[in-house]
Amino acid sequence: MSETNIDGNTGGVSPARKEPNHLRRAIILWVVLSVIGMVIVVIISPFVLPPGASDLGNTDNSSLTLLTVLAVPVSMFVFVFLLYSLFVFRVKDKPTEDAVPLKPRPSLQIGWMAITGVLCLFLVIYGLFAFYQESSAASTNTLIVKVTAQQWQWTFEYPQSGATSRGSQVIELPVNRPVQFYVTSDDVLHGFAIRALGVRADANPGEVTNTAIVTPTVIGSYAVQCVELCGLFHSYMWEQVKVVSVADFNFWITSQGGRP
Ligand SMILES: [Cu+2]
Repeated sequence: MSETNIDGNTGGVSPARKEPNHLRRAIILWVVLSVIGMVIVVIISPFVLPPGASDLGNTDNSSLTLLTVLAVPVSMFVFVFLLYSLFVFRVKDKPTEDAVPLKPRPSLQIGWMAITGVLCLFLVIYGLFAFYQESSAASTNTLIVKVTAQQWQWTFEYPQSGATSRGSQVIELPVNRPVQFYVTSDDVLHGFAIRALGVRADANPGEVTNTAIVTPTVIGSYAVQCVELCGLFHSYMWEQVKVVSVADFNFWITSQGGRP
């Protein structure tokens, strides 16, 4: 077999049989496998990701799906060209000559940098939009919940109604009303997270600046977890949040010593 570079152009003596266009073959393989991979990601992601039960939870899931879909052609590009070269250009005997040196291809370099630049720019703009959405100001109807972490339990205060829930294992939130959490800690670093609602905020001792605004949209029970290793019983530091109807929430608030 004569030396062949990635363009399928042959170098040296003329070949006995016509070399296939390797670049074209590899690109077709890459496109086909990328499309198959992207379709598989879109189909299985609803079964793999936890159900989103709020505006933020749904944004988390769609962002994860979109970024994974975008990552498929990038990773396929590496694997297809690597494996294609490994198998098609494999030489059984030890070569006696040097390979044909690669010629500089400015268009290839500029094209590659342009594609990478566009992808990065897209990620920055997408991230800024998502960040703005997650940190945008709450409405006048917002329910304030003060979250205080300590080794090893959570305290939830509802200052608008005067209710406090300390170590109760279950707290409630009304459906379809924005909730703003003010997260702090009494002792060490903790992490406040409700995955189904897309809520995650560090609990720093002496700081109350960490907030998360979310609108729960689906009635149900979800786990509140500490996601920062905070000591011996860190793994026991979890509770339940119940998203309930407004009437149920008002009833619960009253039972916790507050006024609806
Ligand atoms: Cu903790």
